[in-house]
Amino acid sequence: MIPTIPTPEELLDKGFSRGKKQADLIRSQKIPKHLKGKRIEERRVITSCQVIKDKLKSIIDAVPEIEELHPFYQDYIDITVGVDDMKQSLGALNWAYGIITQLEKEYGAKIRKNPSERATEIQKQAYGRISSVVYKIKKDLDFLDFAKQNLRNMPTIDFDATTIVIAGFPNVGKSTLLRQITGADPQVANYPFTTKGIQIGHTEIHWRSIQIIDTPGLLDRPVLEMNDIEMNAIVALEHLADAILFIFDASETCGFHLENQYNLLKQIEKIFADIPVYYLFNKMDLIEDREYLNEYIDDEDKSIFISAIDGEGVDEINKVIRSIKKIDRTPEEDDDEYY
Ligand SMILES: Nc1nc2c(ncn2[C@@H]2O[C@H](COP(=O)(O)OP(=O)(O)OP(=O)(O)O)[C@@H](O)[C@H]2O)c(=O)[nH]1
Ligand SMILES: [Mg+2]
Repeated sequence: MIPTIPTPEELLDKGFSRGKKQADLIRSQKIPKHLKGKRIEERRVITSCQVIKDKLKSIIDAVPEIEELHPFYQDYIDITVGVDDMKQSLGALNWAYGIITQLEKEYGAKIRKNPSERATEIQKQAYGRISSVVYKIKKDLDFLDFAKQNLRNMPTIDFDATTIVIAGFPNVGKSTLLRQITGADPQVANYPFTTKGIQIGHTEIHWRSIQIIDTPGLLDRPVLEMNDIEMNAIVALEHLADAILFIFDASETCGFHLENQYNLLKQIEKIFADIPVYYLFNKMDLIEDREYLNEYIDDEDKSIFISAIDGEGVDEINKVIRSIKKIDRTPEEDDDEYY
């Protein structure tokens, strides 16, 4: 999505060395003496400007218009690097492009108008101004490089597939379940917040593509207090989920009480009222008497008792997945926005 971003030094170096090469070609040509100096320096300045402009343009063109991306990607970029900063940096590159275009014209003309003896001096002025413009966008180039690194793992979403989002407290077994149902290979560990981004697994049920998304753990606190890692889970729920598999750690070995997990569930059900939720009570292999779970079971029909680690209950989950329908999220007023 973002190409390799040069430093100001690299950008100038590329422009100036190409300028020198082109100037040297003219140096070897037969040109009247009073014109030669001008021609050499004019070519040097114009080539340098063009090489720098081409590179800037290729960066600007390669980054997609953020407003045209699917809302999920817009939010993802915003959480990961910040949409405003991204726009500002691209704006700065555009600005530099414009100024260098002006300098190219201004100094090209100046070299042509003046005697050849002054050409080198004018070329030096031009290079000084080009350098200062390129150094002015240093922080923007730095930012775009940072954005490139951070967006490298941006998930590839299949917007046509039916999408199921696994959510729950940290350490309850979400990633373990993703492994069980899809064969994806997310990191699993016995500490909270192992998963920091969005993990995707794919499966097919009755020839239908199903996309299963594993999210970072959420705590039972207001959305406004959530950190960027947790927000990844919220935007996946908001934009992608056709159904939610809410995982409880029935054993509480995750380190969190069922009561807190239940509070989170209620919060999610309230925020995402249109999305069907299924309740998966995990780590049942550790439970001897499930009596005490009763107060957390709101709907017996939508509750499944599983052990993600040994695959217990996966058949029942697959049965549920088979019944899930895709939610149409196309906005009504401007349906063609996504096409
Ligand atoms: N006994 C038992 N342990 C499980 C089960 N499912 C997961 N675990 C263990 O619980 C711990 C957390 O599992 P993860 O799959 O990483 O949990 P997570 O919900 O993805 O955790 P975060 O990404 O940190 O939010 C690991 O040590 C797993 O081996 C299960 O069914 N039974
Ligand atoms: Mg995980």
